[in-house]
Amino acid sequence: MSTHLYERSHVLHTRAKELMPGGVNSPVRSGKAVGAEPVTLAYGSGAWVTDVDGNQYVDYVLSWGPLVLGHAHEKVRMALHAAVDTGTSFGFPTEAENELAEFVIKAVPSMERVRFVSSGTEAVMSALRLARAASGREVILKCSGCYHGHTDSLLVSAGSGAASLGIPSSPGVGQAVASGTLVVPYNDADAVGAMFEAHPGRIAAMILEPVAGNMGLVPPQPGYLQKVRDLCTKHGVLLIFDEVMCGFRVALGGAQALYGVSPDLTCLGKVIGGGLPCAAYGGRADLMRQISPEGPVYQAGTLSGNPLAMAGGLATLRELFKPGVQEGLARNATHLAEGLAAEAARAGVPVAATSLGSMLGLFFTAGEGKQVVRWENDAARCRTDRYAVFWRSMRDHGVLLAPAQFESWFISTRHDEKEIQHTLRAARAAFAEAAKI
Ligand code: KE4
Repeated sequence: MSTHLYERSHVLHTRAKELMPGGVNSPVRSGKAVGAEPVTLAYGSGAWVTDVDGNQYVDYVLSWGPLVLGHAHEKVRMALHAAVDTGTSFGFPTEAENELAEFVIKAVPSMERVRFVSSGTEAVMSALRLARAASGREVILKCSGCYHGHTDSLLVSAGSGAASLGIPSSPGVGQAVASGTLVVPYNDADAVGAMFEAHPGRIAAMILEPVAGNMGLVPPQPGYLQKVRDLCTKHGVLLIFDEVMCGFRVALGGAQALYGVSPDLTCLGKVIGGGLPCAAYGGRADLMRQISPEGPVYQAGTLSGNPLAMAGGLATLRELFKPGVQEGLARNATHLAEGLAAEAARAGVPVAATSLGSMLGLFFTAGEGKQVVRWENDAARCRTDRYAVFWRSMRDHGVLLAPAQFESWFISTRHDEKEIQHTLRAARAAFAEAAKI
């Protein structure tokens, strides 16, 4: 029984659909995957958001990852007010760019040089261009189930045969572009080796989420990342870690710090801007020196290194890196995942509940008992129908989750015991609903 009303959200969404495709500015917000209209949010504070009908929710989307300090954090607001009072953008260097670059290079083990851009897609697109230029090779290898933004060459599904070239996964992506991309399953190092053997000297780079978050939360199997690193080194393939989502979430230095595996290039986003449009790519100095204007590889952006985004990112990272903060986030994420698993078991609903750093995953698995999701095919067998029922019930009980099964949950420093207990009470009701189908 809905305890919430969504009348004004409905009115606004109806109008929005007349103005913008699907009434949203990014597809996953539409709620299509969970059979619901999106609520329109009015404001946020800490772990909570309030929609235009006055309904309050504990928020586990957190702008899809950036808000690791929660909504409207005092330090972020103060930094943004100070920045905006001195101007919003210059198109000339500002000191804040040096400050954030220093911070990121110090924090991320493999980063010797960094370039700021405005979105994760832009960071990935630029890193791929650099990899092709630096290697003199054309083909890119990606993992199915990993998402890297909407750059044409990565909107590609696996070709029919294991070693066959990719096929477009969206209209508008030409076969010529898709045929420059190969696809292997995530967590399968043998498939990577086979691909390198089948295409000697042709693959410029392999890109992957070192901790996958876009098929739900799927950590790398033990040894996988090191095997991929060794295979890339052996075959002269550059290794790109897309840490746009897992960076500053699974560990302060990202997955590369957590697992001790160094990529040649890294893409960052989300947390690095603290909720402002900011992303970055960087890595080995010898590679980054090839980026214009130092080198011939062109990449540019009007709002790259925007002072507001720098201020938001710096304020966020400075708080996040304070002693004990990351450990507290990981503790609470584990506590919540264990609580969700217990509530699911109570309702007799098979789930795989995991956490890593300040990220969580909850798969409604098809089998009985404890399931492990290792790669896209495991995830694809999940009961997305049950997830949809669960999602709607959680919304009705004041908890806002990613409106799609194949996403991750995020917590912030403001998700405390009160929010966790609120979430588990809602989950008890929502699992009971999901158990009915
Ligand atoms: P953006 O272009 O959306 O800033 O970043 C693209 C991107 C790149 N790499 C990874 C690992 C990512 O997770 C993303 C974007 N993540 C999605 C969430 N699944 C953003 C939400 C959305 O598309 O609206």
